[in-house]
Amino acid sequence: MIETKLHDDVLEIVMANPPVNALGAQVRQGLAKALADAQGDPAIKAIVIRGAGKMFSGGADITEFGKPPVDPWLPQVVDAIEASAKPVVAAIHGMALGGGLEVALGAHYRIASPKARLGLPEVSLGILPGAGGTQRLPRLVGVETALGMIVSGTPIAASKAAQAGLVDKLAESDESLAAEAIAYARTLTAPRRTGDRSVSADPAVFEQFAAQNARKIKGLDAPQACIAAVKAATELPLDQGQEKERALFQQLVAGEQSKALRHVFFAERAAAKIDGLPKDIQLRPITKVGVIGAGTMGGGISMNFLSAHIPVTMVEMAQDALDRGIGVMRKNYEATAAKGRLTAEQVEKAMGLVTPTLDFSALADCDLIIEAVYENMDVKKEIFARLDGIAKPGAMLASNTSYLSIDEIAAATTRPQDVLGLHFFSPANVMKLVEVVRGAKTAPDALATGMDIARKIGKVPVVAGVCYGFIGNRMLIPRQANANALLLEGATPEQVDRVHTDFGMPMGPFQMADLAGVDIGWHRDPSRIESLQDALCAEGRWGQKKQAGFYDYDEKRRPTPSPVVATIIDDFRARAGIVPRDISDEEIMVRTLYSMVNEGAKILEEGIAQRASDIDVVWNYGYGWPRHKGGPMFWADTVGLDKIAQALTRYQQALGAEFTLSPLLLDCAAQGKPLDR
Ligand code: 3H9
Repeated sequence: MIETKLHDDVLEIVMANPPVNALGAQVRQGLAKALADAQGDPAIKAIVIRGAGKMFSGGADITEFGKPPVDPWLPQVVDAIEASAKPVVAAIHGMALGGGLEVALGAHYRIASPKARLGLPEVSLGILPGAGGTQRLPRLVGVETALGMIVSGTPIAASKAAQAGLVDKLAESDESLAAEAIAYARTLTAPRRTGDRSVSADPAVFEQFAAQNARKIKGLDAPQACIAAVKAATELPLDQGQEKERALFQQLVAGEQSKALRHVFFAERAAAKIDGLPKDIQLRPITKVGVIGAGTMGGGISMNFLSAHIPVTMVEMAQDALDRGIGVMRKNYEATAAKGRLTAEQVEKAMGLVTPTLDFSALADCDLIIEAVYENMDVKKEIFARLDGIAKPGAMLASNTSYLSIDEIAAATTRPQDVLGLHFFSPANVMKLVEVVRGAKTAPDALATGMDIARKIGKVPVVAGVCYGFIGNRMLIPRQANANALLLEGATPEQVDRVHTDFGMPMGPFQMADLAGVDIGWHRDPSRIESLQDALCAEGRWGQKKQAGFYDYDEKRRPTPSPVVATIIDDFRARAGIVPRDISDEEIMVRTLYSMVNEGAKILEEGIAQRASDIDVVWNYGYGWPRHKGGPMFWADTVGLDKIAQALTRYQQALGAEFTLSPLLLDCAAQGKPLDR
């Protein structure tokens, strides 16, 4: 875990704990021992600390949180580094994150390779830098920069770190870093301790910072604690500031938010793994992609590949639809460039990689072809049958369907082993989630390649099995059905949505319906009114695009409750003979959110999702589930599965004749086990 090497009078201490040099107990023990030994060795004049492999260090070992502490703690190790009587240089390459950067902050000098990135991302795990980071960073770079780095958690580049005073020297390259660090250490005659410095700031700075970031940090414990800890650095000597930091850290790490955020961290990484597949499976090469359909989805999907420098052949039925699609893509890229996030050259480079065509046979040389036309099984089958005759052997054939059976689509070809679902979420160039749908006959290497290519274009892929709506949309079905029923029984769209936004969702079911379009799936016959949606559509209330849906919208798309909708609901109730009653927020919670958890449990017991945490990842990335509440399945465990099962039983009648409790949910509730297969 720790290797030491003497270079004449300079001791090199190398942290070697692949893959990220996490600072687990053995690394801490090894570091502490190497440092202590060096103090007593008169031959050693200076010390260099660096990381083996691809980075300096990814920080404290997150898997140790919540377990009994093992000595020495990281803060003690960092203090020991700072206390060294011999100058200590941190030599940083790759990443220095969290506890990793805190180790470097304990060192007296820092040299970094140009590609290195330095940051304190603890806030995204619901904690704060607990090994002196909140006390030493402001002492080095000032309060403003430190607050920015610690509260956002975003790492900065080595050059920026050098400008800020966090890094003393930039090395030529990763390769020369170690030698340059040793030479640098040799020139140093005395320690230079960050803890000896002081930092001051007007107390108003902290309030201003909190006010400026109010929207981002609302309801979150960690950012508030980070601000309080940095403030302590301006008021207290190092040791007392660290005491305050430690107390805040302990409080956060034991809290529900941090548990949820740590769950999300590991859930994302677990989702990348496909159960039962050999790790060394040979992936299919994907160097050229075909996309069928230049609509909103087809365009967004194509942009992901173009941005990743993968050429796309885009096929449409009619020239005007093709031109429109290409135009929208260009407009989207130019909007990003206008915000300074792309250069004009990058826009041209991306657009230069797309080949628009009306000729289906142009897909013949594509390694992956994604169909993104409207949801109609007959149309999709026809397309896949045609593709079967055109695509080269081994090409992957994917459908972007949101609901339909991949098995039925695959059966339209003679090569079902090459067919899978790649379900992107709208807007597809922005949303991170992709459900990679494994059909009954999808070949393992096709599935693995689907996961891999999704990651390469910057997405978070999750494996799903075939069922109506896969993971995410299937769970929306009971939520929306109950939300609709609640309106008829007496709730308002505002009340139902507020329960969801108070919970932390970016929007509620009716705001979401307005955004997606109330007219999705509408039969288009204004005289046939069988549901509230039919009644709204008949009045032209198709959602945000018409500035009227469940809400009224102004020209900036800001919603207000609609008296027209209230009347439509009243009329509908009167015709159906429903007498409205008061609906409690609790009932809304049970019938929308708990019923979703129940559906999630069914998805799990049917094997549609590989693991409960995959469902959480789908909801985090596809629907904006608040990360500090983990995801629906994690949240259900924190609420208590018995409580959820009891509440659903209590409302069984209202939930409708088709509602059934998941046997897995009942079983886990009875046994007091978390939800998992
Ligand atoms: C901290 O430092 C607290 C201190 O302030 C105070 C303490 C008192 N621990 O992401 P990858 C695993 S809090 C344990 O795929 P990449 C990860 O689970 C920490 N394990 O690699 C995965 O395992 P598996 C602050 C960790 O190259 C494997 O390593 N630091 C840790 O795409 C590969 O990970 C952070 O928040 C860890 N710290 O990205 C940084 N880090 O193979 C968290 C990773 O079994 N880490 N693993 O699935 C990251 O952001 C990324 O891992 C990193 C590398 C950018 C470093």
